[in-house]
Amino acid sequence: IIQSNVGYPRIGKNREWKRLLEKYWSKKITRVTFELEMKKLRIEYLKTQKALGVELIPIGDFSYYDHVLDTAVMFGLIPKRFQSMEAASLEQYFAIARGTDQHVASEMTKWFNTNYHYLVPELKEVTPTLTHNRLLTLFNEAKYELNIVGKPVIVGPITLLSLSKGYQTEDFKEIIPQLIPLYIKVFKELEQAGAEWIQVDEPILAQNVNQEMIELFKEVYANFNDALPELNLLLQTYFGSIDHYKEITQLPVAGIGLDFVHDNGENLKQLRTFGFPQDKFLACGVIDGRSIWKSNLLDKYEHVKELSSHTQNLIIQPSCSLLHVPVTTAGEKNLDQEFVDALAFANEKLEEVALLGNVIRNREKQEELKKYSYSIIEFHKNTNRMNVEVQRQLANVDVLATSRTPFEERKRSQKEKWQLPTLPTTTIGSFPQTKEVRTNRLSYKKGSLSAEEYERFIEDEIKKWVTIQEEIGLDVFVHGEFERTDMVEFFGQRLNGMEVTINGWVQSYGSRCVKPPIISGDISFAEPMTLKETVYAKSLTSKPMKGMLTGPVTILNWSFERDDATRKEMLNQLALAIRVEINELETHGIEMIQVDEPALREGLPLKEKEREAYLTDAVTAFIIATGGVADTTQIHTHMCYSEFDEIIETIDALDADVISIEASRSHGEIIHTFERFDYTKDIGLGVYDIHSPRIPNEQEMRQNLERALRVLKTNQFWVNPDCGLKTRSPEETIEALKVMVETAKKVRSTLKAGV
Ligand code: THG
Ligand code: ZN
Repeated sequence: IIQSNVGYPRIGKNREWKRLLEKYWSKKITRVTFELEMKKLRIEYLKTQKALGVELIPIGDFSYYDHVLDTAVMFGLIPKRFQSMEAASLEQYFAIARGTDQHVASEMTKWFNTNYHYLVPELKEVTPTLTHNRLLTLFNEAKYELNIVGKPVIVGPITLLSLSKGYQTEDFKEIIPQLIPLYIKVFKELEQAGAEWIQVDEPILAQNVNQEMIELFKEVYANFNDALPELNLLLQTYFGSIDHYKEITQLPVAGIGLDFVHDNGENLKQLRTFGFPQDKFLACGVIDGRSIWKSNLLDKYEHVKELSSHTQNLIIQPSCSLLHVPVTTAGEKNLDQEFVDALAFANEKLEEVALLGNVIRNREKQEELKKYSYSIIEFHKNTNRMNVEVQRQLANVDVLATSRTPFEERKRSQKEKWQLPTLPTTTIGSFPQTKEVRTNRLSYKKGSLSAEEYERFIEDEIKKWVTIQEEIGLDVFVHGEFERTDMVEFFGQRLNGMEVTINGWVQSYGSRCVKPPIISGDISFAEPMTLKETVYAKSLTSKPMKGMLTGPVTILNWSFERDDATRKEMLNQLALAIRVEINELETHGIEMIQVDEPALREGLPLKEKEREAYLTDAVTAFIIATGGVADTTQIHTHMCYSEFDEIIETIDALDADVISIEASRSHGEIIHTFERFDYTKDIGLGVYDIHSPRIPNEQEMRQNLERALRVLKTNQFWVNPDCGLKTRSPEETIEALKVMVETAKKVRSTLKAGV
């Protein structure tokens, strides 16, 4: 038995890594300092893992930005626009990741079903070359500095190509022969340097892969084996079960890594049916690499025992890289001890691997497993986490999941009530979070600003922006969300059954991190969450004021889930709590309410057969949350993703009166969806891109607007930016919104003239 790790978090216990990057980018430290300090972190992480008992320590999982970009750059897959820069230099690397004044960055997108984002390699007009053997450098570093024979980790060729753009699956055959010799060269150099194991990550195998792809796997891995018969390649999969179990486990590699946690039990089932080749190692991902809960190691022990009856060659490890969990629970001083005792972040997960391994090898008594698991077993039994009333409501939730009055009828009532002009103008919800807003929040958190002073400041900010909205002439106002940072964290702090950590950060993309709340028990409404600010804002104007909430699907997708409740239960509990908040708002005169679901599309399961249930549950939860309002109350929603074609039926089924969609960057494609699908409810397709500081002119906005009006009716269309404005400056925001409102007015008057 070998104790192993699949990957370690980069960000550091106190986000040291993030700070270093940002200091380097803002030129506060030199490149030499940057590289030296980064090396210190890298070494520290290796030492930590060694001290925790990891025997196969991953090398090269550490990155300055993203491991997919590292791999792409190593193999010279550099977008044409950056090819004139020095190959594989830091400048070029960060230019691809972040863009320059002249050139846009590579696109980023979600890493499978995690909340981590990778940079999409671009294969158009590139010739693969080995720019530098990055893994060799890092392998030697560990070997010479720490006497560690590490396990280099690399994104496998088929996953790398599958995640790239500019190539279709059919074209793989062309680029594969160019790429494979480069992989072989990297492997060979590592072997010569003393590497015993190399982990080749092919998580693409956890998606639905066709037979053609499997044939490609056979060909590629046979190539590797022919060139390097002595080297131990570990073909690592994670995030799901593998579909072609027999063929995959027969590939000519020394080890197969399987996820035994996030596989719906499928991998174990297949192993029971088909067995496991005796000549290979099975790297069993039994410790959940994505949850933040301690394992019940008694269960894990039984699991590994069963696996060991199929093969003696076992590697014990987390189910995937620990990139997706925070570093350690050690700093969590604000939470109840019983709760903290039930948590395991990256370091604690590695302790679990070691303990399990030691017991199996009889180095420690089985008794230790029981001792260790005591706190999580007790936590599961703790009835303080349960809410009988919520469970009762959940049992009868179907009565709440019923539709509102048909839209056409609601629309008539709403038209009469709201008296909005054609093409009404509004914004998505947030206004600039200026330095002042952030400094005040920090002072409040640290105690140098009193609660009253902070509230006064927030009120002043709201007042300022209500006046600005009056001056610009918008039709529907928002309060600006100055009291919130991360919206999911905001609701997590205010709902029963959710906890917020001090230091539970995980990398989202580049240096950007999020601190997902932890769902700790039954979720319920505690007290109004958004009422005070919204009602205050409304008191300042006669214009409609939209309330701003986050929907159940997004809160769930951006939180750490419970391990003792189903997704559906958690979703519906969130929905019930939001339903109460909506009711509070409505009772207090807030009768336009936006319930955002930006994460709905991105949470789609990897496997086709799980998608329908996911979408059905999402729709049900949204309707439970929003379905209890009067006909005249207008429910809005917002989504931040442009690939809507495949979920347009779901969007329609949400039955929101108005939806705004981030669309300015891909108008063409979205319009296509509405040519095909007869969407009849109100809709705003963002008329300008808020992600760029450039202020678009009237003509561009008008073009976007008129293009949309070719497929959507005038009386269903809203005019708005494509997303929230919290990252823009006040000047940019005001200027752009003025242009937007002017454009709407002009188009309105030409429409009138045309009638
Ligand atoms: N909230 C949560 N998860 C998310 C998003 C979110 N996942 C997907 C998407 N949005 C990711 N986008 C971002 C955008 C900005 C930042 C992080 C993720 C960001 N983070 C600050 C940083 O790292 O500097 C956090 C600083 C702080 O709050 O102290 O800017 O919106 N849960
Ligand atoms: Zn958005």
